[in-house]
Amino acid sequence: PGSYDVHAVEEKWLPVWEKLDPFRADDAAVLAGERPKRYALTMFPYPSGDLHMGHAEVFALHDVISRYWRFRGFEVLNPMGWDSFGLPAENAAIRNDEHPATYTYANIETQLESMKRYGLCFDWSRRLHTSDPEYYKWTQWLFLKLREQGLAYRKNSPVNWCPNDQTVLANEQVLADGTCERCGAEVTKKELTQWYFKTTHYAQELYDRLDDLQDTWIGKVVNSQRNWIGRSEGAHVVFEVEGHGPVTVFTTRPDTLFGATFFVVAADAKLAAEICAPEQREAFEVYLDEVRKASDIDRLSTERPKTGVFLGRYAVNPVNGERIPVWAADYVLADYGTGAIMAVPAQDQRDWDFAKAFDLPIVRTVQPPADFESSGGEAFTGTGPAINSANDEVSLNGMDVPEAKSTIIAWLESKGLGNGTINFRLRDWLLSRQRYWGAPIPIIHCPVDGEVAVPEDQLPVELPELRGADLKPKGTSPLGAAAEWVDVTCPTCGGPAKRDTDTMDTFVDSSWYFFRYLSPHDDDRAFDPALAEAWGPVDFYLGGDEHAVLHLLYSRFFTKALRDMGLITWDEPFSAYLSQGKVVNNGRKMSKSLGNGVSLGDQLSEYGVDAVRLTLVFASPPEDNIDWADVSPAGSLRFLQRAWRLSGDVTSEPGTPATGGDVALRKVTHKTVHEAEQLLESYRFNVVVARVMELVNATRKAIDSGCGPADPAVREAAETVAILLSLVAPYTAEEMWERLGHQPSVAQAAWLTVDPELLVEDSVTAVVQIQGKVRARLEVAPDITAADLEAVALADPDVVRAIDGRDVRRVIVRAPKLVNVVVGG
Ligand code: ANZ
Repeated sequence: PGSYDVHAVEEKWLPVWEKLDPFRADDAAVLAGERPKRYALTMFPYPSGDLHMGHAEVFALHDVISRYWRFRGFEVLNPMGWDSFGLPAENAAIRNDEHPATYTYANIETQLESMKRYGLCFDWSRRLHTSDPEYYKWTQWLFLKLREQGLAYRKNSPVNWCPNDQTVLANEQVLADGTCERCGAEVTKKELTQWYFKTTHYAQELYDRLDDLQDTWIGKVVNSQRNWIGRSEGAHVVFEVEGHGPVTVFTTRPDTLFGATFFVVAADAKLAAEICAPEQREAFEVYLDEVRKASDIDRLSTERPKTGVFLGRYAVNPVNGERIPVWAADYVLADYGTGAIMAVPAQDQRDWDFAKAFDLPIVRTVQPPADFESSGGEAFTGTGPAINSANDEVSLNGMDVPEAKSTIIAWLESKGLGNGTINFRLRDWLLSRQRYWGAPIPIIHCPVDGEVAVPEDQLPVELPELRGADLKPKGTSPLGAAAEWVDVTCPTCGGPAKRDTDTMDTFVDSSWYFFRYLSPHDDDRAFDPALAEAWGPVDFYLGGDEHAVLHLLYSRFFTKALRDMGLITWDEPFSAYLSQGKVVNNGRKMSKSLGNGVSLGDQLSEYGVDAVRLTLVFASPPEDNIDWADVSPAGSLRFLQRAWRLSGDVTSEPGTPATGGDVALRKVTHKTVHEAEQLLESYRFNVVVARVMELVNATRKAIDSGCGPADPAVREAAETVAILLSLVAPYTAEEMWERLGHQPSVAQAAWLTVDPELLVEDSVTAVVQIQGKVRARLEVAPDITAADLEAVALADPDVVRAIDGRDVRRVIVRAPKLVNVVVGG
């Protein structure tokens, strides 16, 4: 009788669940307001290979909250699908010499089987794949809608280019020394015309609304979003460049304007070429060639020796009329701020280094502390009173930094020479990819009409099959090879035209998938606005740290754009966000090279689904890493067997009321549920497991040496164990539920209503101190009043003896735990 066969129960319950389908979300109930809703979302996987330990962890955690909400009477939407376009699938397909579609869809089936076996409560009727024409038709539609709103546009811009691999590289693929991650060739910049989404349109709102997410999003993610958007307060200041005209700079330190002794333009900005005087042209061109080879990381480094070239022109400092030389350099970036800076060497280290390298003047405008100069002479980036900062109309001298800033901004504004402004680091989102496995960009290029949107009734623009074609990256899209697909007639003039051959970044697909889950098979629209109103926004989102910046930001951008199109009324997609820790082994990330990988499949066949799930949930708080070397799936399995044995020992009939049962055990049961509710709301799932373990122990004790197996409190406790355990170990719980005489599924059982009277503790220990020394411990009612506690304490014989007739000067009472008596004499 001692144990059950973990694999047999998996075989037994899977078909039953499939038939009962208890987790299908009911749109009608939510639309009619019959039940409150909860939308639980977890990141959908890339279909590269089978599920691994990381998936096992995140899905196990996510299942806890989804199942819990259902028990608490919410209509829960908990969908799953596949992020099936994109590089992971494409690269794997190239490696295995297969078409990406073959590879992708085979993996999806494998992963689906694994997810089902893993006992997850997804609503499979909403399954979607972003690489299905049924899905990407709407990705393309959204692209066109964004373009109509002016939020998608094409521009020419420099991209990282590997001349050897003939391909564009992402910033992350360029090594710190400016070489290609794959082949070691020196990476250069190349001008390409590419598609962008105008994420910067929402920079301010994306930044500001983070304040509202502060309490419900895991803190580190809010911070990374803030840093990525990168808000800087400062000013735009206009400098007249002689022989050229006015040029605006962005500065965060307008208070240092009197110390601007030279002017620098990003060498690779158009502006530099425009400003350059004829006699410096040749030197400039030579320098520009060098600059194109450097990565942005290098360019901004303070370590790197400064390089640059004089452009043969002077700018006029608007506060003091000084003529300052204009240089081109690579430490100023073309696409940040205005691509031009006023250089203040005394207060900025990079400007200082540049001034030293080219022997340019340095004027301090912030007074450093007395001992500063002696420490070697460098930029003083600290704060202090302004010095050397006055003209006939305005003086900043003596002011601290904030006051000096606001004073000079006011003066600049009054003169029309500048204004206070906010600058964001956020760049527009480059979404063009010269790769095959993605959603084609639904644009036609016509020699007469230019860029023409593919008419809505011709969507989707289906990806040509290109079987047998070479899909390796070549710098231009492989779609260009599909001549029959590329050559079309212009929808506007009917003349010959060509399709855009780029595909969309896979992040576009995943920026709106949580909308498509609402009506995944709707042929008439991307999603049903009424359902978006009813189900949205997502109440809980769980996913990996690696998506904490871009994916979340892009989803937020799409949501705001959809709001502005009038398709939804809410504007933040994810009300709560949590990122789970990683599963590591022996303190290290699991990897092939370290040989420390743990196979999920092996663990499942050795210990069964429930033990693996329980181990992952019990190991740590969700956001912490789990070291597989420190956990014991065998121990988890032993616990599950122990819990399961309870269900066989209960002898009372199902439906026996628990009232009148053993009060001590009932108190443990009700307290466990009460605590579990609070713990679940705050995602302390590991502690919930610990509480269930305690309840199992208490129940076992009651059966063996307490009230005995026939007591109705034992049934109540065992049923509660089954229900709580079903959040983590659904097979064991289902098995228990059946043995307790119930029909499946335990997922449909009623959550225990906590009886507040059973939460009241019988007594607590109050400590009585006299002159700070403990003199007595009293058992008192937990709700005893201060006056009663004082009376009881002063009447206690030990206390009376210790006071020994002295005067009671003061009695401090902290009911129900402490009485402090101060005596005199
Ligand atoms: C003068 C100054 C004096 C500056 C000083 C700083 C300190 P954040 O905070 O990151 O926004 N800057 C502006 N545009 C730039 C560009 N395209 N490439 C490189 N640097 C650029 O940085 C804004 C500051 O970085 C600006 O303020 C500017 O230098 C520089 F004591 O102006 B500052």
